[in-house]
Amino acid sequence: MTRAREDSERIHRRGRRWVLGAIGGLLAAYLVATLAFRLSHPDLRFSVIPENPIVTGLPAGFLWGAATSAHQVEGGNLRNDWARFEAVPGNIRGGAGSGRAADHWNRVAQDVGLLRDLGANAYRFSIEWSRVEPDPGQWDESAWAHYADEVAQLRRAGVEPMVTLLHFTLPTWLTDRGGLTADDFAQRFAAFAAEAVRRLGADVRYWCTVNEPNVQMYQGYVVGVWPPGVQDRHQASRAFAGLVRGHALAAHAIKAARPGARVGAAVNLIVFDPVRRWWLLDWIGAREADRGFNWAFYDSVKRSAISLHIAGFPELDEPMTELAGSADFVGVNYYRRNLVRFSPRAPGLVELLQGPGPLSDTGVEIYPEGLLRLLRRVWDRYGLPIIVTENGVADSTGRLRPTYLRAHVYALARAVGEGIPVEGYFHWSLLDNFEWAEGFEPRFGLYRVDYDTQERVAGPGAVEFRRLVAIAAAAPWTR
Ligand code: IFM
Repeated sequence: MTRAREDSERIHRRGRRWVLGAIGGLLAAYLVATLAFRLSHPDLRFSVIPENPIVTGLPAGFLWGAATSAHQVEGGNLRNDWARFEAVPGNIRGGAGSGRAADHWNRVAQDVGLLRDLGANAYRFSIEWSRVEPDPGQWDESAWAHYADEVAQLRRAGVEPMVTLLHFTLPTWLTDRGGLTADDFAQRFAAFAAEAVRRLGADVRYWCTVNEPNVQMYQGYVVGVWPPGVQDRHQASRAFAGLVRGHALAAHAIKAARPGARVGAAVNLIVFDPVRRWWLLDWIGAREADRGFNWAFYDSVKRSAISLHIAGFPELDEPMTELAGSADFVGVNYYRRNLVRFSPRAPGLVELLQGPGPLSDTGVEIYPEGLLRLLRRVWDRYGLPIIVTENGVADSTGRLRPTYLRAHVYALARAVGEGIPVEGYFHWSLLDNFEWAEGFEPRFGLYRVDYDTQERVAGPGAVEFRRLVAIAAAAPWTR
């Protein structure tokens, strides 16, 4: 063998060793990364859901409630962006706008009676901004009187009100100035909050500034299926910043007037799991979805800076001192898990699928374990008390709801048993109602509403709710 040939073979061998080493290294890194993901996101399955799910001591004064929002139940809301949106053919499934909805505006006394029948001691509802401020700076006395009366009725019934200030709908005068992206959105919102606390603050302790800012931004500005119906990531970032700023200024206005008030925002949290648990790209997709959707709002509160770091969106990192101390609790709205699959052809490179559990009428997987997983993460991340401000299922027959309720209350009680301070549970919803772009078909109510007669009928979920409250009340540790 010539010297030249020997040299060339040696180089070849070294090259092969190097390539094999590199492949081995990559494989090892892949396995370590995937294993790390798996260990840090353990899957969870309850083996049994006990008949008595209150397995451990809920704190005294635990809030057992149901939730609604003004536009979804009141009826007759004509001066907000949703009323306009509903008037455009094709925007609402089935074509019918909110109209009379569940006529809650005219049936407050009856609906407070339903809360009493449930044994609830709390009710989360929203004030329709366009009713109390139909024109900029003009307060409608009769609308304020209506809400003051509602609060008084709740108090008389022994039901703690939790008032939401922004549950998606904006007055049209504000929409015409740019809505969430208007330069003065936050100041206007804070003025509304200040007026609300001035008028209702003596009887309202719990305030929820904004509902599901992450959903409002996503639906309105990313997929564009809600008002203002745009698909523009720059505007989405601006809208997010408006919501965070609005929350901070509103929280300050409330606390300045009522230092004892408890203020928070309700965020919609989703469990994102990979479809393939040994496929690193699915894990990365799930992590990105989780980071982008779940945490941006409260991370901003925690960091005292409006922060948005989602791939493909303009980044935000804007210090705001008013965010410090702007939340006394984290409001968690929990409905679902999504499985994430990396897919080079999908927009955003990921597809969202449903998991193996039973599905609701709207095709959402019922996954109660997800509530426990998320409560752990919220507590770990923010160290603030938590209130489950919404949790419910689209179930027109009402057959899924009792087990759904029991399983989610069990998840919550387990979290409490682990030392996580969960202070309340609000079921979505008290009544069937207008489910935004999905129209009236999805039914979330503990009480079924006949939209022709407006009759309310207790479903099996209402019976189970009452049973759970009674079990909790009988447990010595909750007294
Ligand atoms: O109806 C909605 C509510 O307005 C916000 N959270 C989710 C609910 C059910 O989809």
